[in-house]
Amino acid sequence: MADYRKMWEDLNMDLETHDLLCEALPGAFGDVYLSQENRPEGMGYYNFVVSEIHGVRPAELVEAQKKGTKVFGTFCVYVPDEIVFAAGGIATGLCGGSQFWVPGGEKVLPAATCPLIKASIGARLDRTCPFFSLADIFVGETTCDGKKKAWEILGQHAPVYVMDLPQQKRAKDVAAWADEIRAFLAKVEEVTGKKVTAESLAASIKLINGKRRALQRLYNFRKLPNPPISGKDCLLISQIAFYDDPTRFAEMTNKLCDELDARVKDGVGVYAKGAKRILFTGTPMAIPNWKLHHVVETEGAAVVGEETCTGIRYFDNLVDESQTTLDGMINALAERYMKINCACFTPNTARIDDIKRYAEEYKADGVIDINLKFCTLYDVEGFTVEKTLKEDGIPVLGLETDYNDEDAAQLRTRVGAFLEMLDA
Ligand code: BJ8
Repeated sequence: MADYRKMWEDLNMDLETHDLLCEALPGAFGDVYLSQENRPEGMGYYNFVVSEIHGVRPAELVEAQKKGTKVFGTFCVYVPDEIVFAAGGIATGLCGGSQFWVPGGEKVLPAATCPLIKASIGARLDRTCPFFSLADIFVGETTCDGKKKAWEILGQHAPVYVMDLPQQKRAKDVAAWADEIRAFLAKVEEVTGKKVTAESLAASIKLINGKRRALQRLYNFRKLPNPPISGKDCLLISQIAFYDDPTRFAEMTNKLCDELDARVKDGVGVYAKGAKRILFTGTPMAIPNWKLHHVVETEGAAVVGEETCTGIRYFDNLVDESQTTLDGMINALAERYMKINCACFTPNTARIDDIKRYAEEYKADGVIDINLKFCTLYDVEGFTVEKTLKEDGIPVLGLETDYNDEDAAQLRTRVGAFLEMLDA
């Protein structure tokens, strides 16, 4: 990695502790990613982004801030990035996926809190992540109780804005979410000092849809009988989508997809013939949480999709681009974002319909329902998810884990047994 110490110092980061994280990441990335055979050349871009994860993009953001641009750190896929970009700001996803940050979160949160929340708070309070240190404002949402209360703690250290997400999907809830987006727009204008216009919002809707289209194109390769790219690589690309520049990300992902087109033509795949195809469903896998994909793929199976917020939920629906007024666009945003099926909604039967549809589209042999420890929402919903899939004859395995590696051997045994069962 190039030398970013001066930038980290200026961001008031804890350099000594941060060095420990920087030392650990290349080894972990090498073991999980660089050990794969026959990767597409286009993965070089994403390898580079990870190798410079705390350097190159934060440096771009700091440069933009010097010119007056505001950076909005967001925690959930319901926060409409389009509004931020339309006001000349930059949105960057912030969910923490590393065990390294969990103890920092536990200093202020109960240990029985999901690791995603603990890591996110720990990254900020321990001053060991440049993204968390540089954000001008954090945008949270009212999805789960743990997050709602965590925003109050984060708010004692940095500016926080919380979007109130309805928890049902009636017409009045979609209208309430549109109102919430209007309030967010006013806040974003206040922070950036710039007005959102119909023109700027139309442009940013196209920008973010462009990122979604690139991801849709990428994921379509995973539906093929002989996928030309691994599930691990696709997970990495999805994770990077949260914080990379959206124009560059779409360009690089489309370029990779051109290479994948050629691979398909040449019959190049990355899995052994007959590899069992697994669809994940459940809680998000924020970077650098690659644990379960690594277990499944090193057990000889293929991860062909994720019904998660770091997978298909992130890009599945586009925002209607035909609206011409600001109001019409805000309603279109509300409709698109309310189609995401997080377990915080009740009822949330559309999520189960999605899982079944994806299992068919991605030709999954089995589904793994993954729950981050202490996520009550997904844990409780898992009962109905698993029961419904079984009734439909779709094999399903429920797994609960967190960010540390202590259960890796146990997970491997359970995944191995599931794959054997699929083989039988
Ligand atoms: S839309 S899944 S990104 S809330 S895993 S923090 S729910 S206790 S992350 Fe999520 Fe938005 Fe929903 Fe997606 Fe709480 Fe559960 Fe932790 Fe979660």
